[in-house]
Amino acid sequence: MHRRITGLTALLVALPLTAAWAGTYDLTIGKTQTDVTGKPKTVLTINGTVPGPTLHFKEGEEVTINVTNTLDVDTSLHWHGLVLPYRQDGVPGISFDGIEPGETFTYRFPIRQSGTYWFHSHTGFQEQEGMYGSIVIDPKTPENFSYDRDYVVVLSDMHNDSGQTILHNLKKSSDYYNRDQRTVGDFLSDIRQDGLGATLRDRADWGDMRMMPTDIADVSGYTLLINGRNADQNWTGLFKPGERIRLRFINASAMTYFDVRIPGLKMQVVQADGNEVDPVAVDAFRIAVAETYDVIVEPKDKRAYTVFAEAMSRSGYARATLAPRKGMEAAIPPMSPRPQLTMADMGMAHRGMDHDAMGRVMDSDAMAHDGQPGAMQPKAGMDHAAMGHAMPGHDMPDTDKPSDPFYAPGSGLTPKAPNGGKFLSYDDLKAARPLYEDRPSTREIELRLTGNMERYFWSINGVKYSDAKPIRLRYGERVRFKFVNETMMTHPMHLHGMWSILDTGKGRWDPIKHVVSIAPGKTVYTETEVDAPGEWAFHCHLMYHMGTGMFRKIIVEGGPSQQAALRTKENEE
Ligand SMILES: [Cu+2]
Repeated sequence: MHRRITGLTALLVALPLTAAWAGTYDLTIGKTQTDVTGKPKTVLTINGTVPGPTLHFKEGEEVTINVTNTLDVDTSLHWHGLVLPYRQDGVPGISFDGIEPGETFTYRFPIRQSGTYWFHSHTGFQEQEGMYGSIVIDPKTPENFSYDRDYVVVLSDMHNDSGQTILHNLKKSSDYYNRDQRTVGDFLSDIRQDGLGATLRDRADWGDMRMMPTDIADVSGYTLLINGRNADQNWTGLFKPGERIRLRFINASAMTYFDVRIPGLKMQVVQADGNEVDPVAVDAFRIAVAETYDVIVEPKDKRAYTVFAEAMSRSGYARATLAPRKGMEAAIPPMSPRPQLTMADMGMAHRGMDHDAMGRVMDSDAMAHDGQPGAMQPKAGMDHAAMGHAMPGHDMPDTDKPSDPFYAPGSGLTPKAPNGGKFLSYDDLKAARPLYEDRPSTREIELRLTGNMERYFWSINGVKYSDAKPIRLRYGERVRFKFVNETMMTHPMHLHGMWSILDTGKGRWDPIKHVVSIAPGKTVYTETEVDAPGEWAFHCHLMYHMGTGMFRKIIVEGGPSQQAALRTKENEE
């Protein structure tokens, strides 16, 4: 067995669970009215607000959280990214039964980590209705960086339609909310650029896949918020020029990826998903749904700066301000060009490839049998690199790995920072404090990310959650997950209870995450030290992908279950 490098065992033994170390928190789930979307709307609240409060924990303490449900429906709270006994994880149907109307449920667990995290309802569509808050955990040993003040920056999206209505509309027509569909104008400009033949071929290819080339987001119409405020309400954080400010970005959205920048300020990324990374200076970063990034900024001038967070689909933006005093504001920059998914993004260099071949390439039955003569044969003029690196369903030798499997060079989804600035890539992330020693994985599990657009459901290996068997892991093994994204959407995959070590080729220094975002057509590997007995959720964090079936239960068998059992008993008393 490997050993955790952190002194976790020592810590647990050394810490008496006395009152001095035990924090108690009371949270009440309720409702309120808001017009933040421009129309009156009832939202769900935690202690009366959206977002809910920031919970300040200390690494090493044992927390007790009393959650009282004043709604007339069941609810739950899940502690996103926290390593804890599985009965405390807050997922109805897996960790516990949920919290009934009128009930107060008590969570109790030790805090074994530090950094920025968040919490949210794991029941129905309640998260989109406002049920989320932030968690800040003070570290036991000082971090490798310093700052003078810090702010939590919660990004979120709110819709006038209820979750039920949105799902109903998507089931009726998967592009119901896709208002970015290509227009006749685009078509004409494509013809001017590429010629009629290429344009028609491209359109036929997309038609075969029953998706629009702008299927970057499947739900539009969200009002985008920072700390619960829309762009006009302009949440403002104050600073004194020369101070180092830590911004704890949390993407608590149901469906929205954000590209974040602060014109005029470099951002030093110091943590990803609560884990310290070697600092990377960037001008912009993309934050997937449910990820967190901590950045340090140092505004030197006595002026205001705009925190600009535009949706990846460019359907809108959230905006906040950093300023020396209230009421100051800076210009709002124009949005960047809308990313356009191309065939190259899907691992297909369609130029020079004939249409029949495309059709067969995209047919997943054909993909299952290798070596179909003709179908996979590169033709003259085809870009081998683009073809090779991410062909859905095909193993690629490691030597053929592109330098950045996360955002392929030249692809339409590759984010660009304005004015040629630096855009953060997963490749830039290097763990500053590895939690585990590097060792070979014990086995590989392939998870193809799949979907059915005609009936609007999302799945893993073609099977939706309601039809799927749990994935069984053995305590003590190190599993390598191979994610193959066969869809045209980016999926933020979230494993509960255990860390996902993202393979960026850095071995022991690979970044440690709780959400790993997988771009369309890409293959990404993560490894997990299976060190948490019990039953856990594993799913795409996009609400309507999770809700329609891109979800699995993971059962960790064996191992020292005493601790988990003990905690369960304690809580049932
Ligand atoms: Cu998804």
